[in-house]
Amino acid sequence: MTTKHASVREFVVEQIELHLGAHDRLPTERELSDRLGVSRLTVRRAIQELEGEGLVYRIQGSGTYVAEPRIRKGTELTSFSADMRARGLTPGARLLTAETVIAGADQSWRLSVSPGTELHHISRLRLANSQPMCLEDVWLVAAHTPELLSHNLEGSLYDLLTQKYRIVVDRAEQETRATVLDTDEAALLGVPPYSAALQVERVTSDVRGRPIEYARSRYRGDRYSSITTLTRQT
Ligand code: 16G
Repeated sequence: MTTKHASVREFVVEQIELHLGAHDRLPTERELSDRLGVSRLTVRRAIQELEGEGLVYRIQGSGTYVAEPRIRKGTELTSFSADMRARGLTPGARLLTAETVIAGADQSWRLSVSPGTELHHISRLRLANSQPMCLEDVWLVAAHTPELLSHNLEGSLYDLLTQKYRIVVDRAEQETRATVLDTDEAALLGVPPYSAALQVERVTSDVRGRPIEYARSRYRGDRYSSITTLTRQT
């Protein structure tokens, strides 16, 4: 990376952090090159890089705009509601399905119950400031959470588990992979069909070590990233 390239990048990132909001327009390539005394090619390369990192997006013939900040998910065991609140956003949920089902082979294996065990299946569109963020399917062992489906399921599930069932989530095994949204999922999330998404599958256990939920969340690929802290073994 050349110093000129770095200076453009630094300037634009500073503008985004200090002066611009989501969807505000960046100065044009010409304005940036005049102001910073670098070639337009250097400006273009720096902007392309920021676009690749998801900080900005371009609209052909219109300009470059500040992207919505990504929600970075780390390694703490948190709920969707807590994640959103930590970012100053109001969490929400639209209930799509609430039903009691019989565990199939995969779900029973994940939840360490016998096939045929009753599970509650809750499917929700999760919202942040009323905007769709993720599609979430959760299966819980019905015997641990009797009458769960009669409660309001459009608030925090983890709060409900603690308040009504004294279940405190403690640890989770989680697997993240890239996926593509089908047309129905994309429509619910308000993105074009077959958009990329981040799929996180989680089996969460409570403080007693019982697997409580198997959850599958599909996050909009343009709004999420996953961060992991790695430490060297000594
Ligand atoms: C998160 C969890 C999900 C949990 C939900 C509860 C991931 C990948 N998934 O979305 O397993 O059911 O939070 O959130 O983090 P709530 O308490 O806001 O309903």
